[in-house]
Amino acid sequence: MSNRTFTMIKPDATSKGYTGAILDQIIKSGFSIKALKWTKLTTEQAAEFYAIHKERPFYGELVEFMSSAPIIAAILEKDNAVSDFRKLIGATNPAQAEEGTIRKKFASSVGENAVHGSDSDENAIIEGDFFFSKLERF
Ligand code: 3AN
Repeated sequence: MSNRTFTMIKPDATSKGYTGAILDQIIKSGFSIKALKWTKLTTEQAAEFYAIHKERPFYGELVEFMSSAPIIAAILEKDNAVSDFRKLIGATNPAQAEEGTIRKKFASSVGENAVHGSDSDENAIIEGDFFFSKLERF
């Protein structure tokens, strides 16, 4: 079982000034940061990152939103990182997210839902590799 996952703090959350509070909750929940970057995706990069959702009706909206403002990208380490992080962030739709989860506290809608968390060990590796070289991981 992998002990790493990948996250992004999305444009809605960085724009509203939630970056520090979200990183604090992630660290206090036992995740350690292995790589961290403040960056802004081009529409082409966002389209490539979310290519898996190409056929879904919200793809265009998602690509536009994810390239609309800066994001934080990070690789996180913890036992059972992927599943524990999905629990920490809560359901995709913040209205259905459990009390205390990051999406319940900081997200406003299913589209603008504050954070991304990898859904499998395999995708955590692919997504981490999308943003970080070997020299950027500690
Ligand atoms: P999750 O991020 O919880 O794994 P996915 O993989 O179903 O959720 O969706 C990927 C991203 O697509 C979500 N984080 C969200 O930003 C966006 N998204 C999902 N469903 C919708 C929707 N119905 N309308 C707009 N955007 C959506």
